[in-house]
Amino acid sequence: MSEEGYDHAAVERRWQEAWDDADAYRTSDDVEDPTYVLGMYPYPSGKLHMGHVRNYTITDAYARFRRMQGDDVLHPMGWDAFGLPAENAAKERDTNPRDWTLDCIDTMKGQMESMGFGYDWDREVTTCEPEYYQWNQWLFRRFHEEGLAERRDADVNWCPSCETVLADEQVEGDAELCWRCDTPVEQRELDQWFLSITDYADELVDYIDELEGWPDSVRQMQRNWIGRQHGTRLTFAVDGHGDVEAFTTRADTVYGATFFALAPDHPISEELIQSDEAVHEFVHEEADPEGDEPNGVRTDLTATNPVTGEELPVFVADFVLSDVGTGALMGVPAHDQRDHDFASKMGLPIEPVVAPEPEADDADASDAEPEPPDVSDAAWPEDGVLVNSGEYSGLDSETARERITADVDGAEEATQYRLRDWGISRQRYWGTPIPIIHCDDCGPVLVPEEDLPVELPEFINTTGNPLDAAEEWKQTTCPECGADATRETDTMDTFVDSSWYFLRYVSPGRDDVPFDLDRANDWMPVDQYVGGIEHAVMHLLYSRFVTKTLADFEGLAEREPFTNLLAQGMVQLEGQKMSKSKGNVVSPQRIVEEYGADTARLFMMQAAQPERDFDWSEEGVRSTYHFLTRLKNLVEEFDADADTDASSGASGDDAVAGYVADEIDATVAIAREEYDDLTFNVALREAQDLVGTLRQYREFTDGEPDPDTFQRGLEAAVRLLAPVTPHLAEELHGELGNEGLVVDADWPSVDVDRETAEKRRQLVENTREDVRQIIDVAGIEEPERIDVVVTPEWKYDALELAIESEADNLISELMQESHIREQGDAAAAYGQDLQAEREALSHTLEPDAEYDALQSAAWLIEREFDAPVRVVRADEVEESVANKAEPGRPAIEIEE
Ligand code: ANZ
Ligand code: ZN
Repeated sequence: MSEEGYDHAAVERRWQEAWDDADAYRTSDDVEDPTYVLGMYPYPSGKLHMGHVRNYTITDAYARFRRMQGDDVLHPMGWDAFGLPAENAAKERDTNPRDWTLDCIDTMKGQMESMGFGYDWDREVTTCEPEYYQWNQWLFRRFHEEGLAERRDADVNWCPSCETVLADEQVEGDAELCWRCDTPVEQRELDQWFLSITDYADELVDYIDELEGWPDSVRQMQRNWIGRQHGTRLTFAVDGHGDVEAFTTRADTVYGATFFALAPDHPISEELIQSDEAVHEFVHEEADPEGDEPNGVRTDLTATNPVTGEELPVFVADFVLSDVGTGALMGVPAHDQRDHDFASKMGLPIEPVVAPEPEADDADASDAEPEPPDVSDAAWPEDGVLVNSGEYSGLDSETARERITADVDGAEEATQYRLRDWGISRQRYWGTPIPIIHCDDCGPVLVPEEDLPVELPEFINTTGNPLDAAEEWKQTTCPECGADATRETDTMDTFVDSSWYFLRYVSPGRDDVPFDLDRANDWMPVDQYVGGIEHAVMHLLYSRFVTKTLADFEGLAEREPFTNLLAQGMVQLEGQKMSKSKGNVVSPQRIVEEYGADTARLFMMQAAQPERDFDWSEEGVRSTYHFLTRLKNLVEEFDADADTDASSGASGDDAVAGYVADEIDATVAIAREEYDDLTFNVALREAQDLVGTLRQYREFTDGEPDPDTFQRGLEAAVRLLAPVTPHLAEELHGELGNEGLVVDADWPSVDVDRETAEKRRQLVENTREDVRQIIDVAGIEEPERIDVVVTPEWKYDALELAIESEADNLISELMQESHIREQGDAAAAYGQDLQAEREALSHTLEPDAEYDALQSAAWLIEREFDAPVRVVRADEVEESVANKAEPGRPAIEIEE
């Protein structure tokens, strides 16, 4: 039992084996509705990093806590095993992605076991195995059958270095760099498969309001990504080209339109390219939709403003995007900054038509003409009052939009989204083959369900897509006409794999269906999902989308996959994100070797609230380790004492034992709520404070605390720590004489609620502080005796009445109570105090409960001031003294 530490390696090995032997984390298929706790499955990159460790400690601690509350728990783990890095790693190391990935999984699984994470490994899911990815193919077929998978010619982001298409979210920053290799991304046209997520755009936004268990930030990110905007489609007549529609969110600004603009690939632009040299040159040479400045070229055409009848010059401009709205817009430079930039460059007029609301405190505000904003340097983009807008002048923007949309011929309400369909084609090997066969006669044909899975061929090390080079694999016959045909060589975006893996855990062994529908309906949704904020948009959105389609087409009962979501913060070193490239990575493995998994877990969970970033500190790790060592010693010493003088009756100081008992209750009650809210740091501080209290208690009683109280305190501390330090908790659980495993044990029971417990604590704290103050202010050197006088009953009753009362005149209300009225001046004075602080009043303990709480804490005051302390009831002292006491604030009399 050295102060240095304990043999954590032996302890941890012992209990990991015991859990294994007991099959401790298996979730039986028969349980009705387990609490489903899930961490985002990792990409098997080779080693666990601290971010993983934090993520999975959070889920593990929560899963263990829920079990201790008596829940059945489902806590599975798996591998997001497809993806580009494996392919690159395989090339570098002259192996193949499969072997490399399986090796990584092996290592990481071992590390997870060494961390003591309690997973049901029977449910392990590995997405690169045909047993899993055949269901991605099945899913694709279902999408196709339902008309939700489409093949389209599309401009795609192309990384020339990775030789692959990238999704928008894989292109980073203004410089548009590949997320994997930082190479500038180019545009290419390719035939691509798209899943029609936009069909679900409305539901995906609308349901966000109901995701109350999600962080607001993530909900807002989802909304922004979908980017729904309500507006108007206005029709402009363009000479020689008929009616052209333009989408606007600001129909109220239509009088301020001074130009009309078309996207470079708008059908009219494409016609003009043939006939107009300047347009041809602009589109092919100059147009840069990603550029900082808007560019454009004037055409010979004009467009008629449908409201004013004015003829507007028509431009082809690169800031008009072909896939936003209708690919055409009315330019209102006074009220839109991009239009302002463009108009300034082209020398077009800038005419304000919306003005700020006149100040209400102007003398004759109602008649005041709104003053048009100064738009010479910048647009004024706010809503306001219309000016220079004919019959609409004087209306507020909102009303004007409604009127114009209703009045104008061809105008229509319209909704526009930022969300685009989900392009899932990747020109890469290490992913799920898209189950399509290309036939010269039949076109693209689905691979029949009975021919699934389409398995990946052996890896070929080439620069392009290895599937293109897999000649034998590629050649097949058309399922429809039997002619020679070739396989689709694109594979799926790995976000397809992760869009439904949480359903596979429910019935991982099923080879006839992707998931057991009945069980999924019982077990879903995931109750608590935990993962990194980097997945706040795409992964969550795709998972929500796929869940909704499965509800529509397969009878899944839930339309949302994740009830509660926690986005954990980062583990940093000296304020910087830990990363290989910065060379500031702390290896979890080293920490486990030096201090043990329990220390690593406890340090992380107590360092900060899970959502917050925090700094790794070796100092903090060491002190956590010493805490665990001290706890272990405390239990062992107690154990040894119990063995030597089994029934020596101890010192039997009831008051002190009572105080410790109160502290145990308070700690358990508070920690339960904090664990429930996943504020582990607060729960753990409580547990650590309790251990501190127990140590003090032992010291104060010269090593002879009341054995029952002390045993209960140690048991509580061990169980409160068990979700976070499961190995040591098992060890101590046994040493305290318990049978069975702590993972199966119950949360300690208490019969006090948190509120009462906290009031009790607060009372004791405030009283101690008051004594300190008085001794200080009065300059008392050696107090002879300290009296703590509990509030008289009538004051407590008056306070309760004051809190409940809605009467304006509180004092007269109080005086209606005879036992209060009897107090005369004292009652009037207290009534006035209550009246003055009415807003801030709060309930206190009843006088009897106050008496008990102070009685059991008296020893603390005695010890601090080295004087005897008497806790007395109000009716035991003179009235003048008693009346100084108030509920929650006892009177204090000190004798020198
Ligand atoms: C006139 C107008 C006046 C607009 C005004 C805005 C402010 P935001 O800007 O994000 O709210 N728009 C329409 N189609 C477009 C396209 N294909 N490419 C680029 N921009 C397009 O998005 C809505 C606005 O984007 C629309 O409302 C339109 O400009 C522009 F004071 O119309 B607005
Ligand atoms: Zn065919």
